[in-house]
Amino acid sequence: MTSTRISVDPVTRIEGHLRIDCDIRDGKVVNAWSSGQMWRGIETILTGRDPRDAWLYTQRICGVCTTVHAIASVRAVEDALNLEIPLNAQLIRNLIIAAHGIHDHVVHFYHLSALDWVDLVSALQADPKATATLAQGLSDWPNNNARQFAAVQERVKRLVESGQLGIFAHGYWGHPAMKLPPEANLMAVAHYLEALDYQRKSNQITAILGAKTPHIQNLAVGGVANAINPDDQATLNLERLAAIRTLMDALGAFVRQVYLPDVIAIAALYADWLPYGAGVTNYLSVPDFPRDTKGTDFAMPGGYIPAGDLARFQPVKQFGDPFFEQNVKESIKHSWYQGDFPRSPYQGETLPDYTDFQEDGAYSWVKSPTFLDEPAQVGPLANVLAMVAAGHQGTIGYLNDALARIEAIAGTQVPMSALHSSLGRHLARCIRTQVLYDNLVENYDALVANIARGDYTSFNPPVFPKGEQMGFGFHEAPRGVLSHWILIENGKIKNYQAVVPSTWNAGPRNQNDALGPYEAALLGNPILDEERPLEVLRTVHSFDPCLACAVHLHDNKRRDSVRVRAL
Ligand code: NFE
Ligand code: MG
Repeated sequence: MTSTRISVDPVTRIEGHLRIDCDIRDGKVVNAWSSGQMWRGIETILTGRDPRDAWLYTQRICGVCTTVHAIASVRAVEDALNLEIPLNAQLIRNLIIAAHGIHDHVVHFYHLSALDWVDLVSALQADPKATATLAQGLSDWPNNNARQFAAVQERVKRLVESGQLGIFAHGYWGHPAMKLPPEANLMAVAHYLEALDYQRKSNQITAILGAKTPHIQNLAVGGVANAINPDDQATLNLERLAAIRTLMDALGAFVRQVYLPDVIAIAALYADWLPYGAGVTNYLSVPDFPRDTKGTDFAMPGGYIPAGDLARFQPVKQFGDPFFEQNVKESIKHSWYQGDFPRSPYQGETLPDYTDFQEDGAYSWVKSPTFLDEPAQVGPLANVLAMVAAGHQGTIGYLNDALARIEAIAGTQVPMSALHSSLGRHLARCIRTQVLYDNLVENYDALVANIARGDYTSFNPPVFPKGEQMGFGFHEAPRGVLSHWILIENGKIKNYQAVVPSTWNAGPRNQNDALGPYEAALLGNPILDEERPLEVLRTVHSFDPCLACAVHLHDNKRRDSVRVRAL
């Protein structure tokens, strides 16, 4: 039987422009291509500039995860200069990383991907009292009551009756793969709306510490610019610390009582989807939340797991770790760039060479990163598996508890191996959110204690020796491993490369024609209706794509794309 080709272009509810092509035979995906369709960027712009300014430029790579590029950038320059940063600076950066990560994960689940599983229109059929019974069986969240659910249902009804569904207009409502009972749909829609408040609270923490967000302003190569001496006009004073504490407590309750139970319920009610979406099972993550000034001791472990085998976990141990540095390469064989090589990012080039979509040739602006010459999946699932392999007690506890609760609802066995799936990525992401919250609290307490001890240092000025230095910085960003690589010559940037989470996952076939993680994860997915490929979205969205990050070059002919006249 011949196959049918479908093309989803653009994939929506993501950041940036992604095209996914699939061949479908007998109701299943048999081949897939992931193509980054957007051309923009930063790396080349950085050449010749002051390394102390790079973090401000790299934040512009993305409109979603600005913060993570700032962090990876200062870490890269600090690694090149062998610069230690003060403990207060580590702790303040860690608070920002945690708040940013929680924000990102909450937005991803509710606002970017829940509607792949939740049927908004079906929520109209729900009985609000039965919805309250269902929700109270999952969690003691105070808003899980019939009055609240009836009010949400009324809002949805008015929206549907108006005929103006706005951002909900083109959802796949009534799709045969939508399986939740109306009550579960209504509960999820109510939490979708509540989540809008909690993602804001998380961002408020980032804004208090970073002076603004998106695009935090408080970093410096060598530390942070927050003033913390209470005797000298501290900007991070007791009042602000107390505000952070209040926001943190509210967030913690939402994650524990709403986000986690919702993902558990959806995973259980869609247990028939657990076999789908594994794809590339080499997993790469990096440790984060440094607890010392050098970056040798981390609260969250990371490392490499080949072929899903946790027994073969190899940790990445510290900033500057040669195991990471020597094994990351980027291939451009199937990407729209000049040349055909896998290279270390230190020697990387970003010279565009567009050819149109060629399924056996070049078909994407995204490069194909490899670790130990193989594709690797990055993201919360990779991070959670690494933390389990490394014996991280918090992660193991949350995971075992979640799996047991899924089993109890689904009435079937759900082994650890079920995590290698599209739903597994959602579950891992919310477990990681719990761990991020624990780190938020831990770093907050450590910062307050350190300031109380009278340590007000937050910055070590960098010194640029003559000659060349090279270094890289990594960060376990919400979508996975982010690394920035820098070559400095006489105090100026000679080369700068960013290898980004969505580059790892959205990458096309690599040097050996091995499929990238999105592509491989789509194979075998059922497609019930080729006209409405909801299942493709389920799997692709589970990675949380960000194509702005994944492709980040610039037009080196400097043509005008748009002219803006300020009046
Ligand atoms: Ni643009 Fe990002 C994160 C980075 S990427 S969202 O997390 O880096 O894929
Ligand atoms: Mg790059």
